[in-house]
Amino acid sequence: MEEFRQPPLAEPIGRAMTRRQLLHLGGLVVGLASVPSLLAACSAPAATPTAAPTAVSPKPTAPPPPPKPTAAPTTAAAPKPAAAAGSISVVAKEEGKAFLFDVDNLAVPAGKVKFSFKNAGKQTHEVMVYPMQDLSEMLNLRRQGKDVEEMEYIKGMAGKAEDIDAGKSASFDANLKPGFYELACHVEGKNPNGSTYLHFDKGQSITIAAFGSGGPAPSILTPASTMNVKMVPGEAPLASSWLFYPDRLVVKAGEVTFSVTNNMKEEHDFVVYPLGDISEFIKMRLQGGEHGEYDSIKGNELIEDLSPGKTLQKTFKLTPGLWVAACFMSSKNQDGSTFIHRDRGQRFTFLAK
Ligand SMILES: [Cu+2]
Repeated sequence: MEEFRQPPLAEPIGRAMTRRQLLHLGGLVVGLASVPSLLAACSAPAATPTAAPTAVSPKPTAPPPPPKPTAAPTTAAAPKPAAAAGSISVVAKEEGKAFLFDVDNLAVPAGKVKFSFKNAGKQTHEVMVYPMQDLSEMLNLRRQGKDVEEMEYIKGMAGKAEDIDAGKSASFDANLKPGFYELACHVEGKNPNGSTYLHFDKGQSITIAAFGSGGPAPSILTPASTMNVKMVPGEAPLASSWLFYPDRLVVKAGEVTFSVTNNMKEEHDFVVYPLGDISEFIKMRLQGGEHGEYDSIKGNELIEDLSPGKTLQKTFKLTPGLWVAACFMSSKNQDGSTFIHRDRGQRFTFLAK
């Protein structure tokens, strides 16, 4: 396992951190580490304590300390180039009915990642970063207008910036283990008829990958005209999650051949559509719409009826932009309530370029 060097105590020890646990899912290691021993194992002593770029000079008149301009403190002592610290810039925006994010980077090396967030919309937005997971219970409560505390539902929160008003910016550091993460806004709003919508359902949900040992490879950013996707169950503490594991997050615009393998016990669909507002569609699905009613998702392409153990291939024509892959089949929880597979974790976004 790679070690990511950072100064001790550089990481805030928060409520979320202590709940994290290391999670293995069929070869995929989604990072949720923070049992103290794991934390210790992953926070090596500061490699270059004197080179901290944010060191504050005690003398106000002194010029800023001149660290060697080319020596980034996190890489100076690192033997592997992949250990370079990553950064992701996120801009929230609104386009028609859709609420979206512009992201400058869909995959970074696992380790410390700096997130810079700017709200270029008119609404208040937020960005939360956490391992891809089952959020169906939380999402369904919030769609009913119930005020629930996200932190009680989202496992392994890696970092967040909440309540960012229009025009404002915020930044935070997150320590990402190799795996897939969701970058989402969980703010809600009201439709004219009084019903609740979630920014999450209007498009503010983006997948990013932290590559590294046991997780996605750096080639996840290599554009190609093929994509392989495995449908896999999650493992504790994300045992209720149903996940997709794609082999890339960037494809070449044009004809792309998807090969999708269902390694789960249930039948699934694989729907691909341009990222946008699907809040009305989700409401319809939760009211018990039949399978196959995907017409209201503009521009969707579909691989249907993937039974357990099966691999199906299909070629879709994709225009440049961000796309979503998801399963929108619905099933019943044990208490009889309905959930959508997408909300259970069967979702990811990818870029066609
Ligand atoms: Cu499904």
